[in-house]
Amino acid sequence: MSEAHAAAVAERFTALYGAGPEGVWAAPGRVNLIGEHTDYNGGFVMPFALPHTAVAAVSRRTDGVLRLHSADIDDGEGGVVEIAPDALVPGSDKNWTAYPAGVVWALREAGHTVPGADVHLASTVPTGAGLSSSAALEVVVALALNDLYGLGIERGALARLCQRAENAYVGAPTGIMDQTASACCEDGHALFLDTRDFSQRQIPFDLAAGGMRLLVVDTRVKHAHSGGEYGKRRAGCERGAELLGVTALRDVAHDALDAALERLGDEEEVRRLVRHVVTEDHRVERTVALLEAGETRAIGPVLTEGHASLRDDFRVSCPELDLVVESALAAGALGARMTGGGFGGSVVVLVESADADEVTAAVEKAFAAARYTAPRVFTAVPSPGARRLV
Ligand code: GAF
Repeated sequence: MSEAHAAAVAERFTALYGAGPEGVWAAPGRVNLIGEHTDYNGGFVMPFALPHTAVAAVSRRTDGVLRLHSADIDDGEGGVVEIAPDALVPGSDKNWTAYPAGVVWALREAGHTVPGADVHLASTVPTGAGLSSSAALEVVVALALNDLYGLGIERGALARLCQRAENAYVGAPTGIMDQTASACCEDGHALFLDTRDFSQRQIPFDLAAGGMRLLVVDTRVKHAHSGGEYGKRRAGCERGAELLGVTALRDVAHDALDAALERLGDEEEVRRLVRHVVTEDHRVERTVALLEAGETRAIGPVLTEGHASLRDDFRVSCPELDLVVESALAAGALGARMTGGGFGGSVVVLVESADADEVTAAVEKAFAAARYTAPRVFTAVPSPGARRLV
């Protein structure tokens, strides 16, 4: 995020609202290295922040009104959306404005005084790519309001308020990973997060120094979590926990998995969901142990195992995601898996730096042969979490 970009966002704010903003903030999108669909099961995740950010120029208002504008939405009018205090009703807004509006609603619901705000947003996080563009929007607005109104909310709690905005206001039943990643990640690190007690550990993650790279391949297949499939998986996991008599699937130990699956009898779908979640939590722990032992290359097969589990057991992959994984591995990648909620979005591919171009070319060639839209490929560099720029 360059200073020039922050200045441009502030300038646009001034043109829209007639006076300069009180500040400019940024919050990143994320990729998840490993730990998928574990965050609403009390389990482990391991995301890191991307250099792509949502940037917000913000000023306070005293009349309760929220005025919102996005540089990225072409609404044909380029207009500012004005939301009166009594119009903040959960489920009432089906547009992008539901994310920032939901944050104001969640802050007020939690008892914080947020009299109003003028907001201009500009984001470089690709939308619908499984890279948490919506969490970045929520977190950047929450951080700005937290700072401007002196609310004193710490980062983890701020992330949980953003999750509440997404669950209760927007209506997407997502977990806590994305907002925590955006709010809490640190430059050069992946975040090992326990989603049960919210404890965190920053794990140094410098692939370049070891001669490797993590490619992100955006399949350009758009996904959405307010649709039914994500919610169905979540409900299935909750049913599994109930049948097994545990609070959450996190409580099923990896070495007790076979016995648990047996107890589920002929509940075939639930058995698959349970197997994914329990083995995925174990894969996160294995990944952390390997990284801490300096055995970074050895995480490749763990990532690939994770993809197979998401494809075959959790069933959230799609042909385009599978093709990226298969073609990247065939071209010599160390490991690959879909990242994020699935049903489209992106894949992370661990490669030797020297092989990055060849692997990228192989994926592009496979997509062209399948007549899929050309994917977008970039190297993911662990970047800072949300912060004030100006
Ligand atoms: C989406 C959700 F927002 C996260 O909470 C998480 O469940 C993820 O899908 C799957 O791991 O990104």
